[in-house]
Amino acid sequence: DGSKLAEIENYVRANRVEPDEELYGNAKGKNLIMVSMESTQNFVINETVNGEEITPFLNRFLQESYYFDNFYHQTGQGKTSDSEFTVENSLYPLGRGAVFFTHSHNQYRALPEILNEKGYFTASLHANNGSFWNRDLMYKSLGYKRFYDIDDYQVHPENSVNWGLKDKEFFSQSIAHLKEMPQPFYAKFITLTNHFPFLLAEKDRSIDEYHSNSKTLNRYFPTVRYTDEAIRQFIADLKAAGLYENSVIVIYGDHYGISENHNQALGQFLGKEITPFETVQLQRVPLIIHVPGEEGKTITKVSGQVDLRPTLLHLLGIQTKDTIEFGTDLFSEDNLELTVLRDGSFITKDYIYTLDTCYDKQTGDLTEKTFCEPFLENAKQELEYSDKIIYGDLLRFYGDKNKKHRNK
Ligand code: GP9
Ligand code: MN
Repeated sequence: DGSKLAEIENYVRANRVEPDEELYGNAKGKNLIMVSMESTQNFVINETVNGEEITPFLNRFLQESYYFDNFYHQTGQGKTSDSEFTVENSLYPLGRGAVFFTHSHNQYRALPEILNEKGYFTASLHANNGSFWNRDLMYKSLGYKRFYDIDDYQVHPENSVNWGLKDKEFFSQSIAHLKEMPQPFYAKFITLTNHFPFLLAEKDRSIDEYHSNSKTLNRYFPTVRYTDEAIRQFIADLKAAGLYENSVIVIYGDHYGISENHNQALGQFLGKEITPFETVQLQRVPLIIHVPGEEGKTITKVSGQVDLRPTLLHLLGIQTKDTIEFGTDLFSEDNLELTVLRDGSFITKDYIYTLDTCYDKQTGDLTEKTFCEPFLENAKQELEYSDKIIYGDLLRFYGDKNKKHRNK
């Protein structure tokens, strides 16, 4: 009920940090283009396979962008849909099931809805069936004005692989949709080719497979490269369409692609044993934020998908004081640097806690549990409060601002 919400509100308010003054509003009125990269983990960035760069485009692009190299996905069983949920609501996904399915009728205060009110056109683009992950219903609750799904694309066997339309086709067909959107817009693109089991025809491969006892890991690299090239072409098309200079471009990985079943092969690739500490480190996904007119910078601050919404809203000059959020602005000096994963593991500036064990973040060495203990309660609290909001549909009690949406 309402009183539970008051407690959560106090907690959120106590943890709020002031936005960075320099950056606040720097991208005011600009379009927001988001690219969710399927199964792309951070370990492929600035890395080679068989002597070839895996992501040559992203490696260049991040040098002219803000690049967060300590950014963790926070998804659970809802995979891509969980990442969408967390990024756009600054809430955690659920510990069991997919919130897109179980709570699509809740009252939310999601990024699309907030941007609609600021005069943005909002759309998600993904060349899959609209009902996959219950997106068609959930997107209504999140406030999307338009969902370009499979029916908005020409999809046939020749331009498809594995789960559907190949990323290069997806982006090139999407440009037409983008051009017809009123500006400013928020457009989210969800890629697909780099999806398990990472299938790709020989002619579409620019680099060779890796060699190990895991065929899955071996195939992963050519499909990651394929998506890298698709994004390169997309950025070039944005420039040609005159959309590059007035858009903030955000590129992030949705969740891991290589599961723990492939630890031996992945350990061979990385040249180290995959301990529980490394398993947590492997949950890092790339986050690249390109702001027109600003120079590149690598930020090693510990961060997670839950932080994206306040970060982007502040860049766009939209304050978040009247929203419930568990993330903090990544550009803020006072950022907390506590990132909680959905399984209860957490990462701080100096420590990683997982499977009831505390590790030194820098060395990976086991360390005394007392170092992690000060954060334990906080980490648990975050997940519990977020769960309460979802299970109790508590945002319907939140503030007068939301009331008008309840009757939509
Ligand atoms: C499906 C795509 C992939 O539409 O988002 O889903 P995943 O299996 O990664 O959750
Ligand atoms: Mn996914």
